[in-house]
Amino acid sequence: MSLNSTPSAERIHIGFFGRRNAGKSSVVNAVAGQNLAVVSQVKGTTTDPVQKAMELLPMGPVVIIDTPGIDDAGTLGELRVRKTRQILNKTDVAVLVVDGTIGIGAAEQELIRIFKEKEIPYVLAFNKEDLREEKDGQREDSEREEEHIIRVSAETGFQIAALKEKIAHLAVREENEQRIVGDLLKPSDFVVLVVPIDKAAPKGRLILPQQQTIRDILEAKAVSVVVQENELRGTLEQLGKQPAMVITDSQAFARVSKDTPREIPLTSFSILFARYKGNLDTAVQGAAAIEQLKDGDKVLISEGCTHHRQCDDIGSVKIPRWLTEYTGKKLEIELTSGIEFPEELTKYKLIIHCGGCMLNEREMKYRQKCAADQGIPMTNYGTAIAYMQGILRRSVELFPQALRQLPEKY
Ligand SMILES: Nc1nc2c(ncn2[C@@H]2O[C@H](COP(=O)(O)OP(=O)(O)OP(=O)(O)O)[C@@H](O)[C@H]2O)c(=O)[nH]1
Ligand SMILES: [Mg+2]
Repeated sequence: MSLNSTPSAERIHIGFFGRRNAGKSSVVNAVAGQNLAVVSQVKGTTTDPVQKAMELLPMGPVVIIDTPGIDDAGTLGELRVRKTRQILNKTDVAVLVVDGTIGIGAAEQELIRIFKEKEIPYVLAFNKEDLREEKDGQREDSEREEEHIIRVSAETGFQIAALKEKIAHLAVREENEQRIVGDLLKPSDFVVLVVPIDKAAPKGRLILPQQQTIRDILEAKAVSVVVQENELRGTLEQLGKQPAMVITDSQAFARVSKDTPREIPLTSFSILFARYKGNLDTAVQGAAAIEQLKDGDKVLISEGCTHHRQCDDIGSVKIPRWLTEYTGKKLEIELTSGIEFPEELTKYKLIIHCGGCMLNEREMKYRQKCAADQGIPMTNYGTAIAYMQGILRRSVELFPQALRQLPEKY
């Protein structure tokens, strides 16, 4: 990802679904105006989802996702169908590509059912209109143009612009009114950010939540002072004025808490982001469930990315170790990463998820809903770490509603 581009998680995700050979990849290429996906007359050409971030007018920053056909039979087919279902969990707008010369069948009906169930806005693109016109000009009554339907041809480009307009129309979503931190600040306030530069930190840049927080502080016309943890104490002494708050990387919590005088509010990037994404209260409640863990309990640790060394290390090594130390129990810990997230969660007593900076809002909401529906407490890395280090109360003091989720004795 380049420094200038919109983070993938904040882009509108447009998924193209349908039967094999309907022309999904062809429509994707026509909409994108470039050859993203392989097209051929062989059924089942697309075997894995193909995903690309791009600027696409009139939408703006989007992620386009081509998927394998869903009418597959057999084991390989099942695997493809599963991948397609996973894509559905992060799709903001769905385009169902129908072979217009064939029409709607069971596969399409099943997809429409899923779109409705998942409340994904969708449009049906009846493709191969060029062939239909050749065959007959008559339209059957049941296939009249409806709100959800548009006739296109990937081959000739017919109505592709109109399809894009329709997608853009469906993609309009409520602006997230929630700020990361700006609503807690006044102009000229100082905020001290603690960003450790250890071997897990990416080379030459800050990670996304740090960049976004700094941006939000700028928008509030406040001042960010960014330091590593060793510089915190000295900086606070020299600042000449009390900062409005200290925001730290979760991993440096313990040290930062010691070095930050009690009267200065202290919180972490992960807590701010849990609030930003609307799930701080649940995360605090979930963290408190650590207290209830018993020998033999299963805990699911799940992260949204597969390539982020910083996350890897926290999820696979540090949190399991801290959990064992804190609870003194023999726990069974399972780790999933990337797009993998088990649908069946009832065997777990607790789910600890990463901050989800690589997952879009829809995907995160889907996972939270899975957990909530099955009654499984779910928290995130930063909140769990703060809890186990005994400073969660202090970290959420700025947020009274979240504070109330903590047990009295904690
Ligand atoms: N005449 C005509 N042919 C099309 C059109 N769109 C796609 N095709 C042809 O239909 C065949 C299948 O197209 P693909 O885009 O590979 O279809 P797909 O849905 O991605 O297929 P799978 O990846 O196998 O599921 C190819 O031979 C395309 O050239 C169209 O609008 N008109
Ligand atoms: Mg394809």
